[in-house]
Amino acid sequence: MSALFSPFQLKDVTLRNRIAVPPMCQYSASDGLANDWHLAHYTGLARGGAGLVIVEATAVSPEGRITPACLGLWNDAQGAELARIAAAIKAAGAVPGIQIGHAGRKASANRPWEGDDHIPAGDARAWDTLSPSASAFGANLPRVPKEMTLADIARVTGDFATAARRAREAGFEWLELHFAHGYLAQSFFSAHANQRTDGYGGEHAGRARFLLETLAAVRGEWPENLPLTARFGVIEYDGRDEETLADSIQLVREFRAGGLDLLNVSVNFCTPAAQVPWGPAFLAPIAARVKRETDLPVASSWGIERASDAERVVAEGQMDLVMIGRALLANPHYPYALAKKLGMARPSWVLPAPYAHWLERYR
Ligand code: FMN
Repeated sequence: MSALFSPFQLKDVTLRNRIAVPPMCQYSASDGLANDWHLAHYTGLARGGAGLVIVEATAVSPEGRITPACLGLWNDAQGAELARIAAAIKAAGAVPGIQIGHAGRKASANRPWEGDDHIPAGDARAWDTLSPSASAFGANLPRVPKEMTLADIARVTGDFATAARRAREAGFEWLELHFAHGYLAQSFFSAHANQRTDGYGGEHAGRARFLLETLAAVRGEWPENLPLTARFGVIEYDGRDEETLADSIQLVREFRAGGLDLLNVSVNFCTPAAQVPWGPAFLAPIAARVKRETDLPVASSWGIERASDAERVVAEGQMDLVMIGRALLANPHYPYALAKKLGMARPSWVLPAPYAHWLERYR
């Protein structure tokens, strides 16, 4: 029996296997609204056999979008389009999830294939960005953000809670808070971005405060019986790795006490100077450590593509779910390839019957 293809239960939700599609921005929306591209894309991924499909980073407010073409969930019209996607994912047998977030100082950028840099200030498409402190990311993202006032912080925390309510109303059953990748929440926790001297900066408790308050606000809106998760960078690869990891693991314990059900372990990406050791499954030992030291279920991604790696990280208990991104962009039916490679009985049946039957019958 394959560990990767065993079911996974969290709260009242059961995934048919341990393969999850991580959030992957499509940069294809207008005014934050999903369209036929998103519907076809997510339906295809869900038909491919993954247990969980998480819709891409969806902004809780207009200025929280990475690019003008990112999804949003700050109005009901956006919720209505996303409801079609949640229903389509569910109809294909996967659990519909969504990631909500705020891009902070990395917002107001061009699409990756159109420069991946900040839109120039004078351009009509640009907007003012927000961050804990008035310090830029640098490199391709040099725009200096506005230091958030206490009123800004309270407003954005409330925006997360409202977006969570809309996500539930749209039919999503798995919520992921985007606390990673150098966006707003990760910036609050990182000394690379947060130089505040008030109650939202400084020592651990101050840097953790925005994230814990946001989690609490969302917990109040998101049903207790459904998984509430977060993606959070626990390591920066900036030479302070042990310190950052220990500080992050402490915060993950606090997330757990605050009602978080699973952590999607990732990288901070708060400084362009980071030296990330890219390689197959390089983050798996870090995810395993977070799981061991917090007792929280974990998921992770980054270069987990080979069937042997995907099976091993689950079988060895390094992570509960395996997030597979780019391999699924290349081939949305990749779970079928994994099932064949792992010697599953009747592997084609990870796909829907109109595909599975014929693949099995005429082998
Ligand atoms: N990570 C997020 O947390 N939110 C996103 O919206 C997001 N968008 C992405 C868009 C693309 C096109 C890609 C390739 C990655 C994106 N990521 C995002 C990171 C992926 O979720 C994933 O962690 C990454 O691709 C590594 O996994 P892989 O090696 O299996 O591709």
